[in-house]
Amino acid sequence: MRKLIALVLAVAMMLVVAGCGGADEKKADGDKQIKMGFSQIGAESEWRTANTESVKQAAKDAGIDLQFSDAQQKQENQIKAIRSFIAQGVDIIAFVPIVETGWDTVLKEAKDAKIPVIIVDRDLKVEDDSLYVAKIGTNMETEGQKAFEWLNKYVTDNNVKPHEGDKLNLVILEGTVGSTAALGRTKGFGDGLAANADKYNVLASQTGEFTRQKGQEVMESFLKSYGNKIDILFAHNDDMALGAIQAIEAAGMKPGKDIIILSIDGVKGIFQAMIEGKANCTVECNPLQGPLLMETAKKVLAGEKVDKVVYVEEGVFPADVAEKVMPERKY
Ligand code: GZL
Repeated sequence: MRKLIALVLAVAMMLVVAGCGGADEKKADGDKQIKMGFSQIGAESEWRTANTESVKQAAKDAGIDLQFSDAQQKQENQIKAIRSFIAQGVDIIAFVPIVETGWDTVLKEAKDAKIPVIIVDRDLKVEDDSLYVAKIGTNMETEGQKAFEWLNKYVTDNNVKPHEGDKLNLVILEGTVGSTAALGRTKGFGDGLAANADKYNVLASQTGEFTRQKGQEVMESFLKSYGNKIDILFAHNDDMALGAIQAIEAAGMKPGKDIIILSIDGVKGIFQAMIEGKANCTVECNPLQGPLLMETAKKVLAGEKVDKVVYVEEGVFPADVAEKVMPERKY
């Protein structure tokens, strides 16, 4: 008898579980719940963490069933995740392309499966831009331009003189090799440098992989090679700048004073460093893209027309506003 009861219970359990996972899960209002596959690149920076939290919270608020995958910084893991979303028959796919190229084949598979794709945050290059329905993110080249414009005005207004020689010497910490964040920022900042070659000299430019740890290591090597010759650090993100600040202090120099510290993202950590006088400016790169992503996904699935490219709003925050603005910062 006991065996019979156990068997009946087991069968009942299987039926309940089977009912929960069905792709045609109904919402309270009777609509079919949207299932979104999202491939995130990893958790390399404070910015990335904020971006992930924004997507997850926005999915919850929108009643969207989010299948989230963390690629641990590997493109092949993103491609695997997108294939698994296709196999699951999700309604829509969204992902942050860790690098610019190598997406055509898997996006063709999504198109053949009639699953729309939204690109988030970073950009990509594909032969046929009908492989994605929309791009939501930030204009990385503009961020680089804004960074250079702030620097050029700052050194002029403050009559900043080089420690050595007749040009201001920079070192640059670049983002992930091949990412459009690194490519765009290099282009935007580099155009400003090229137009002012009489004023600036780049001593070294190397990837710090967008992480604090690597940023510290590479800055240590820059300091060993150039020491007091360095007047300016431009870092493609705040996390690398925060790592570099640790290296500069360990070398007995004053970040924000002996070396001008300029970076991009606008995370809380750099605001704190600016309040402590250890950094000079951050150019905002807004990670809070979740609500716009979910709104766009719903429009796409409802057959509504959406803009092909949407950039989120961003500002520039020099140290002298850091204390006032810090309480309003959302990431
Ligand atoms: C930019 C984003 C970059 C951030 C980094 O949109 O892709 O990646 O600047 C993050 O902090 O790692």
